[in-house]
Amino acid sequence: MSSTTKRISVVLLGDHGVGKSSVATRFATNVFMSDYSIHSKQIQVSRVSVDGTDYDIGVIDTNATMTTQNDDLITKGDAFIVMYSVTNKDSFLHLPLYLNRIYELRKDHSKSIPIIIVGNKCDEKRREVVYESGQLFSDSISCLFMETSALDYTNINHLFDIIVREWISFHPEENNASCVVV
Ligand SMILES: Nc1nc2c(ncn2[C@@H]2O[C@H](COP(=O)(O)OP(=O)(O)OP(=O)(O)O)[C@@H](O)[C@H]2O)c(=O)[nH]1
Ligand SMILES: [Mg+2]
Repeated sequence: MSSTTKRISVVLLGDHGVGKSSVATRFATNVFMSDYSIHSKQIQVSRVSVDGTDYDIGVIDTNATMTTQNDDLITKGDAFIVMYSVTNKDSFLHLPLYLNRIYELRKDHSKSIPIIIVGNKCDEKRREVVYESGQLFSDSISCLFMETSALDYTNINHLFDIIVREWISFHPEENNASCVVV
């Protein structure tokens, strides 16, 4: 199967401290990074199976600051997770900065690139952003939405499963499955 395994690059974007590295590491290694100073690898690859087909998911971590390196990653990404923390309203309000950069750099393809809005740290009792705000915002820009917790593992595998399914729905010619409904 390895020669035919498809590779999907998923780029993680979002403000400083929202949990991008923690979600990437949790998905790839099942470890939670409780120490903020630990640096995860920039690219972590995990194999997932969706409806009998294997996919190598390259999870690409970025810095919060918009750099030319991030622009390069945005240009090459197959799918995007744009993340905020439910404990930090500013990180939610900054989502358009990241989304607009994707739309700018991927003008030709922005309608066929999976983008999912993720509210991380949903384990926290002390919230600044309620679930409904995340859902409403995502609906308004026709993006998928999910809350996750890298700490207690909520929706981590589900998140990447949804991304692969969304990617398949945009690339039916590259998938063996006849029909995939999310
Ligand atoms: N409670 C809780 N804390 C989390 C969660 N995810 C990450 N954290 C904590 O939030 C802090 C920041 O997490 P990181 O994964 O380093 O955030 P980041 O988005 O990669 O930050 P930068 O690399 O600085 O942009 C760390 O102290 C993590 O332990 C979560 O789901 N729940
Ligand atoms: Mg990080």
